[in-house]
Amino acid sequence: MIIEFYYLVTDKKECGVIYNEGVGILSAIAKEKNCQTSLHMFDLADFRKGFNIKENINIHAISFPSQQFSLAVQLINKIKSEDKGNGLIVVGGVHATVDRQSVIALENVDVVVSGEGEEAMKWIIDNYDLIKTHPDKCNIPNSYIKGTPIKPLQKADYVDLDTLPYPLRSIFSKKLLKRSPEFILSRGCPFSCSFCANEFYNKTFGMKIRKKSPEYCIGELEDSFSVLGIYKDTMLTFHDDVFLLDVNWLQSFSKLYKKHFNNPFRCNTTASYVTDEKIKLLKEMNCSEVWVGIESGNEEYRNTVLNKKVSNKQIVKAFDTINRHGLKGISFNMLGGPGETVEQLKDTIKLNLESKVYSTTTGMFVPFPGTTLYENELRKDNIREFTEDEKCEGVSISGLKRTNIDDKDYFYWRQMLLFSVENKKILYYLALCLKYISFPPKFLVKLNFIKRFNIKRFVFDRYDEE
Ligand code: B12
Ligand code: SF4
Repeated sequence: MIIEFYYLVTDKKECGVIYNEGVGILSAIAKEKNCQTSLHMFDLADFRKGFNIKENINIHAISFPSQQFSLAVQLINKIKSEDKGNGLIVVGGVHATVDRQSVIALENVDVVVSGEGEEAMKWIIDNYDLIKTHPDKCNIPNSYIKGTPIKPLQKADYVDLDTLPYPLRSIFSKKLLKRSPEFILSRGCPFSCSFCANEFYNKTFGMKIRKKSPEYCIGELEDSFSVLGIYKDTMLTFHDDVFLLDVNWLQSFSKLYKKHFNNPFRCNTTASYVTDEKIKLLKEMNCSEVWVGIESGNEEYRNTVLNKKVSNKQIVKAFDTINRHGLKGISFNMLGGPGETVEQLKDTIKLNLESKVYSTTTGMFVPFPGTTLYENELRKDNIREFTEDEKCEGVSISGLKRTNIDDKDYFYWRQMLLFSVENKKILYYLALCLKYISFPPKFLVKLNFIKRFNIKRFVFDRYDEE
């Protein structure tokens, strides 16, 4: 059987997506079942250039985040019209989970899998003919098969991560993944922030944190080192939502990691899970960066609107602990959320400074289906439709139609946050001046070198309105 995986991203060069754990694991499962698999990572540029659908594919396995929904619809329709062999079109992944109705509604989709896909994938491979001939006799939990009644999603038996094959890293770009290897050693998050897909997952399938055992993790790391040829000093990324959840796991993992590896790495955590003991363990493992979600520096906004139950005190303490052990503490911030005021935004800069973060990364708020904030803003008809090009630019404006802060000012605030944290005072004051003075003559906007760089967005974008 031949399975073609498709993963859709905004812009392959810019978005940083090299690896996707879900696709990696499902490909490994398919390989165990003697299927032939390959992966097509698609972005907007591929669609604009044009591409062909491979022939003789049995299963077209498609995965994408919500922002890529419209590209996915085009892909699905193209497959349907060009695939003479009539392979099954199976859609899974985060969007097919948090907004499954939108995928079920697509005429050309044969199967929609919501939630974890390992068991479903095995079932689909084993019952390929039955799905095609007698869909009414098929029953896969949390999946929809065209022509059968839609059943509500239910709490699922979570898969035991140690029983899974190692993700098939060889189907991704080996060159890129070797330079920046990525891993996810656990699933689940105990928080339910109102902007995050975990809120939907916890509510729908039940909250359960699962970690791969330390032995499994070491095996997976060794496997990827040999498949990709990763160097001993290459920085690794652990994408787990909260890497520091469990001190016992960390102790055992750290013991084994130190025996086998010395690669520096970065990992994520929430501030409330940072302790002296855990950061000490990270330090001994040669960890170099710990990324912590601040989101908003205004405690009340963070706790109520964003439902991120972490206090300012915990955040300052977490960064202090990270700094004391000589690691780099990097903050995640989110601007442009519902009702955010300039004062609250200034609190974000203040808290980053007070926390003495090493650096920051700042994203604009984009409401994703299935979350409380999405539902709230949808009711208020306050969700902005981005163009495909805006999505590729990484979205520098809020995902809301109406905000208290002007769209263009957000760009300055993001720069000011970065410059102030990194102590680039001159750039900070320059950004501040440019925010209020519009001195550059309009004809300059038309010069090519200005169009090409950030200068355009930074200084001249105000002219776009005219
Ligand atoms: C790691 C990660 C990243 C990495 C890697 C991205 C990647 N594509 O893998 C990086 C840092 C690059 C990244 C970037 C972004 N991310 Co991200 N990321 C995650 C994170 C933390 C883990 C994803 C993961 O690997 N999970 C584990 C695997 C096993 O689960 P899975 O992928 O869902 O796959 C399972 C099932 O979905 C299913 N399945 C998946 N595909 C298929 C296909 C078929 C055919 C079938 C049958 C089943 C199936 O089976 C799999 C195994 O069980 C999630 C949060 C989370 N905890 O899930 C956010 C998350 C996916 N990211 C999110 C977002 C918004 C982004 C960005 C847009 C952020 C930004 N503004 O730039 C970008 C762009 C991403 C892109 N275009 O793909 C959102 C997506 C929300 C949504 N509704 O779409 C999430 C859910 C976080 C959130 N805020 O809620 N991300
Ligand atoms: S702590 Fe992070 S991963 Fe967990 S629900 Fe909140 S934003 Fe999502």
